[in-house]
Amino acid sequence: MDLKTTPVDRCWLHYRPVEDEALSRSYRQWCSRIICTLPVEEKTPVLAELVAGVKQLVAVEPEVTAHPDGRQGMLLGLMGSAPFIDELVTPEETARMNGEGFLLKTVFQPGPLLLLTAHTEQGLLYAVFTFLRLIQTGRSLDRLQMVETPKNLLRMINHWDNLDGSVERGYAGGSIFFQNNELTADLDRVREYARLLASIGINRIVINNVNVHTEETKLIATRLAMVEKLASIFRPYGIKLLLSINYASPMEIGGLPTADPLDPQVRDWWRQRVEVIYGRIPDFGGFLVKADSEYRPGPFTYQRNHAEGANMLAEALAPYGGVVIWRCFVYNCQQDWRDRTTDRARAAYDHFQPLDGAFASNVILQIKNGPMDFQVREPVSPLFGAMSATNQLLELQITQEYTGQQIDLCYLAPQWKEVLDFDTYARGKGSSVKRIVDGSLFQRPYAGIAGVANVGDDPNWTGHPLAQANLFAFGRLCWNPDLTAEEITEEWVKATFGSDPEVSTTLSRMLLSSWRIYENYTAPLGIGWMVNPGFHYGPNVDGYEYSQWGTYHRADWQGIGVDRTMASGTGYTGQYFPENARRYEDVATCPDELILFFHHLPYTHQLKDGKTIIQHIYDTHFEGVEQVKELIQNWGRLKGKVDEERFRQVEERLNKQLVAAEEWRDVINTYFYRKTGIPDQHRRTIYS
Ligand code: GCW
Repeated sequence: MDLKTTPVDRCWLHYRPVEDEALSRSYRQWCSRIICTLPVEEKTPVLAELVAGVKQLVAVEPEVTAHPDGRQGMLLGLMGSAPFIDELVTPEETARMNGEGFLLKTVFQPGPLLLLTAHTEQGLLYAVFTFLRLIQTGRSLDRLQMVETPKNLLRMINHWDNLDGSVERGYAGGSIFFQNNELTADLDRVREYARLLASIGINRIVINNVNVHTEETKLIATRLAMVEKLASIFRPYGIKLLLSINYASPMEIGGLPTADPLDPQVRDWWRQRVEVIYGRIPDFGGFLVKADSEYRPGPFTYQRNHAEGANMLAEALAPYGGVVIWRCFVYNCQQDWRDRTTDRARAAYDHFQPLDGAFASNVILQIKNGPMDFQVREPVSPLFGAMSATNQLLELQITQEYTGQQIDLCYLAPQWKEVLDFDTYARGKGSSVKRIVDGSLFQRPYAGIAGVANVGDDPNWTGHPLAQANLFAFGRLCWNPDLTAEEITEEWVKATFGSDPEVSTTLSRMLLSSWRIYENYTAPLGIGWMVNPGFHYGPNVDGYEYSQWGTYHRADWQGIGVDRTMASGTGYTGQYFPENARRYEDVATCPDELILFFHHLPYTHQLKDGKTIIQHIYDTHFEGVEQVKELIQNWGRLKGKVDEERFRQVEERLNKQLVAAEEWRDVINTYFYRKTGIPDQHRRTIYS
């Protein structure tokens, strides 16, 4: 598709004119004058963003001046840039703002002014985007008093983009960065992307796939110019670039006979590479590493452990303030399904927990939210909180690999909230995942959240227009994990679709219910998988059952589920702190939505609502399909209230979702009816 002829969707930065006349008038009064202390030659987009946003939202061309004169207006500038700014800020406010934070407040002395200030330009940019969002969501500006600082230091997007332009697990077209082993022609689009990300507070981006193939291996060497160019686009938006690296680089592009992390030549080689990179990109963020995982090279080849492997890179990066982000997605992917003792869920903890304290201070372990792989429902990884002397970063998957591939509507904010709020009990009650990954629980120097990108070069970025909400919610939760899913959803809907209350209520309800709906018609009760191998869309109950990947449901004619208890199973429950270990170990206290993840149970086992497992499977699968029909009806009511193009795109996807949901329902129900011979109590159609 030629992007030059297809306008790119501006997502939540649409800045639709404020419809409410009274509100618009009041906004105009504040926005017609901007007193700005930023030097004009400054490259920062701060002022330009503010002016452009205000112009579109309230149809006013603000007059920009350098000094206040008592008239109403906005005051925009860094702390310390002018006495008339500093005077308006209390010492307490100054202290509460960190380098990325900002202050937004309304003052009436010496005149009516709306102050936007921060310690850094990056903070000021966040102030501007937040201010514009307040207008988009119809908030009054007359009594603002907001000090905001991001809760997480690293707020990071991981792209799984390859240089040939393909995107691993991408469902929205090709890469927005690369095409035919070069940068894409449309770098304006990359700038648009940087704006979108900055507006939700993202400050790090990994531009290439963690599976680093031949061409991508060269990004740290002969292809560094591409990285340099992209870094220059992201830089004004406060976003630092990182690269996924190939652990075998010293051999593949360095001509060395080994990549052993303890080999002096290898260490030197990396040191030199890093020096070259920082010579060209002084604010380079560091490396992301997938090592010894799914056939990727790593320190195991040399009988070295992951700490030795990571620390070697950390040492090279440390002088420049760079970090190594080391993924914990390490497991045996050549398992034998006959073997019931090996449990993939145990792998990350078993590999990494014993290394607590052994990692350099600029190494951060990146841990997927669950112990398996981004399923619709998984318990939280027991590794969170289990390494008090190690930096930990949470990895979420924004791209919907196992959650409908941006064909099905599946809004993940409610799932992510459950992960972030999950209490690990690492330091007693209140040791939530969000307090581990923001570094506060163990006072770690580095921490944060990473999300696998869901964007591509489709004009609407995400394939499914409503999947934009997942990217937005990800950024907002990185900024502040205490926001509720409802608050974030409302912001996104209003910023994207305007303030019509019917649109807002209907769409919020659709989004907030969609994850459960998806769960209803797919794999039941936490067991996961049951998808078509390889591409992972659509039902295939035994697709992975006799494979090497360690992803089994163990269904026979009597029961289903994996026994992961300490008493009789793989012992996985023992990786949790005692409160959770006990809860999961006992069928009576294990939450139903995860019951088959932890226990192998007969189909006649009664769940907490009194239903048997088999009846639950039938009911949820029939219900899931009916719920998709309701989604279609609800969306239909918004015809004429949202723009035609988007309306049609969503409608089309919802219709495809219905076909998929019906397929899931019938395949799952038939599979279990055939296994058990137990009929549905309500005698609905199950194909035998
Ligand atoms: O979920 C699996 C995906 C792979 C991915 C891997 C990972 C990038 O199916 O495509 O590889 O996880 O996270 O490394």
